[in-house]
Amino acid sequence: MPTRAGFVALIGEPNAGKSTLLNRTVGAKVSIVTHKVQTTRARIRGVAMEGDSQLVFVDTPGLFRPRRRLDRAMVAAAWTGAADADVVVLLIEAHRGLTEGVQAILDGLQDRTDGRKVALAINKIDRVEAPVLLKLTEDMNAAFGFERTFMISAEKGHGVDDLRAWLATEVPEGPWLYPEDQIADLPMRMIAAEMTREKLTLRLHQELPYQLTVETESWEARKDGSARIDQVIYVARDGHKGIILGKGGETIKAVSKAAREEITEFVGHKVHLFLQVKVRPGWLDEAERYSEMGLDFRDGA
Ligand SMILES: Nc1nc2c(ncn2[C@@H]2O[C@H](COP(=O)(O)OP(=O)(O)OP(=O)(O)O)[C@@H](O)[C@H]2O)c(=O)[nH]1
Ligand SMILES: [Mg+2]
Repeated sequence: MPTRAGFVALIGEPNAGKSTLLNRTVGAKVSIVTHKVQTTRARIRGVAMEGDSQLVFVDTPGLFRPRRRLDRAMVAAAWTGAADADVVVLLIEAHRGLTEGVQAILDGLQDRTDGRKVALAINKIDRVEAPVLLKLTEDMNAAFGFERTFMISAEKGHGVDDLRAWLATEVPEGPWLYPEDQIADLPMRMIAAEMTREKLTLRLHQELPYQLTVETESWEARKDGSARIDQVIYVARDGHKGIILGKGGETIKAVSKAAREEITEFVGHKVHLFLQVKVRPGWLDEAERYSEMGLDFRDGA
């Protein structure tokens, strides 16, 4: 059997479950997940083996109507992910159906996937009854020429094997792109920064998660096999710093502990994590912050 390998872009509205699906297919938490919209900010690659095929899944930021520079760069990154892929999988939420946002993505897909195969994955099927799914499948396929439709629950795992098996036959013949045991293509320092951002997003309310970014400044291996990791949390306003620190430093302590535990599990050795909050009013318009996130600054212009 010849080997196969290719890129599979996961696209959809914010919160559709793209990152959950990536983690499920790869079998490890590579991309952060929260119940809030616009969690993922850049393209994140996870690698999965399916028989003789290597599937490189590309998790993308959600597609929505952008307002800020950062939003525009995120949406551009998502469309680039779709344009560069061998196969595109559009995820939608079963209980929300064919929303305005989904319709806008379908309109965009017509122009941007020329000839490329696009599959539909109706996610979160655990939240609806069967008749709803049949109707939605009909409506979606009337609206766009999908190659296949899959009904899945990324969280519970239903239908994910079928999707993987199909993708394995769709990616082109060719040598594998990554070593067989590699699961992610993202620098460790970035994965670690994302883990901290996830913990912040889970604990902070309203707009604050959208007004901060996390960067790993240094990563120092120690003789005893542990690592010292220093990260900076950039916020735009003075007031935000206080909220992140919390009363008596409570919030930052909790974030630091949760992030440290997750990073430790991922790297498999002891980690000392040091977080610092810096106020930087203009960070949302700084080129360097975008490159640290893996985004193209010009895309946001
Ligand atoms: N009930 C249910 N919830 C799910 C399922 N898949 C994902 N979720 C939840 O949906 C929420 C969003 O999941 P994410 O994977 O972060 O969604 P996303 O599409 O990556 O979102 P963005 O990065 O913001 O674009 C999380 O709370 C998940 O736990 C599913 O199959 N069933
Ligand atoms: Mg995501």
